[in-house]
Amino acid sequence: MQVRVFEAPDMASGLKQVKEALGADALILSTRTVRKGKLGLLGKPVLEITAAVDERWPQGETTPRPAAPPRDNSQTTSPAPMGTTPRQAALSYENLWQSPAPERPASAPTPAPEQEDTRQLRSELQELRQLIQGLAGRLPATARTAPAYVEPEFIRRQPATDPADNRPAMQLLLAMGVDRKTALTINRYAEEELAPEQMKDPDRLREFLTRAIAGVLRTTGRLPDKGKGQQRLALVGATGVGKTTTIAKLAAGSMGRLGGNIALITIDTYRIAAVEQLKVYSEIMRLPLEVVIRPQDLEQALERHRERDLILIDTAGRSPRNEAAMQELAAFFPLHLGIEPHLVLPAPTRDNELEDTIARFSCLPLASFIFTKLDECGPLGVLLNTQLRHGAPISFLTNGQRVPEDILTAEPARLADMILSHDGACYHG
Ligand SMILES: Nc1nc2c(ncn2[C@@H]2O[C@H](COP(=O)(O)OP(=O)(O)O)[C@@H](O)[C@H]2O)c(=O)[nH]1
Ligand SMILES: [Mg+2]
Repeated sequence: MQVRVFEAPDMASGLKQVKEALGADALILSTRTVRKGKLGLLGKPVLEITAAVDERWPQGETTPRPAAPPRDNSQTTSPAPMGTTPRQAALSYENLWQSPAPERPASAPTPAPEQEDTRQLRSELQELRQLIQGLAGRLPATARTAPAYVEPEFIRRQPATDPADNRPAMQLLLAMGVDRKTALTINRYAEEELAPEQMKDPDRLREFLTRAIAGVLRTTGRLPDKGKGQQRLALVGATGVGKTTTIAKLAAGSMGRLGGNIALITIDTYRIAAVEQLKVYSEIMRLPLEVVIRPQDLEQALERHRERDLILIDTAGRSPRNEAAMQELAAFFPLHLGIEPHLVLPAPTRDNELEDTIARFSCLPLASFIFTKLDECGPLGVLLNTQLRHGAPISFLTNGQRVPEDILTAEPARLADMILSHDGACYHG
């Protein structure tokens, strides 16, 4: 393993140096601000990044290591003055936000993957700009308490065996993606409770089904109130499902209520880009971010933030098919640490894939399901199906890429209404 220390005036140019020198698979071991110069405490603040790379780590297709040797200004012993080269200047946050593309020297064409990196960084920064705009006018969110769950009588009954599929309730439920067994049960309940003419009245039927579905859904979108004891949430799930974005939304949504008394921890150290993404969010919200590599270091990191009301823990995307990776992940959540793992599931996922993912992540003590990408999903019966099959409550729903706006706290009546209205996107904003 190669470990090196980089110095930079800010996180963006520091991470750029790390990427250029060690490649995009480099791991950030620590970051800290030190003061340089003869003035001691009054010296110029400099960001010091310790990063490592190991040739044995698997290489991502989109993040090849650079063929060129490291640049001079990334040497451990004598870092060059920072922010002075045209290349560094072109890669400042401001320039990335404003200019269409950073200039590249004609004599040293950059390979395509690096352009892709820059494009990705720019698109992330676009999202961050929206985050800042969103934060400006954000009001404190209201904590919601989940009502005690009492399983309704009709769920305990045997489903009907031979109802006609052309019954109005059946048709509506199946069209909304509610699975057949559940639809049969709800249909039977509706036929028992409603008069035939009420069954034919679409508004009456819909209102009845909304109440029936709301009655069986369990939700728990509760985040802590200030000074009421610390809550530790970890978001787990496959790669790209929206864990990091949802952490940013949850943190931003709790900022007002908790007075910023939040800390972020990431154990997603597989890729530099993953740490970088959360680091940028943490900088914008001025929240501390801890990068934890080994399970045994997590307790100390939590201890350092024991006064915070909310700890949000981001994790690496794990393929649920990789047993070893799942065991590694589980090692971060010994029960005595009191961390609640919440499984992030994209709503537009095929039923069998969803079931497979849930089965494999069930080696963790899952506290809830968080459904993401509702804006890309058609019928939302999947929410009810998953809930009834697995029992874990639903806590949050996300319906877009905008941070912090596109997140909803799960509530039974709202969820039932969404399921029967067919379209997650209509709940935008
Ligand atoms: N359409 C849509 N995209 C989302 C949503 N949540 C996250 N994303 C996008 O999904 C991609 C992966 O998100 P990320 O948080 O990095 O996923 P992670 O790998 O699980 O941490 C990003 O482009 C996000 O903007 C959502 O609710 N709707
Ligand atoms: Mg992530």
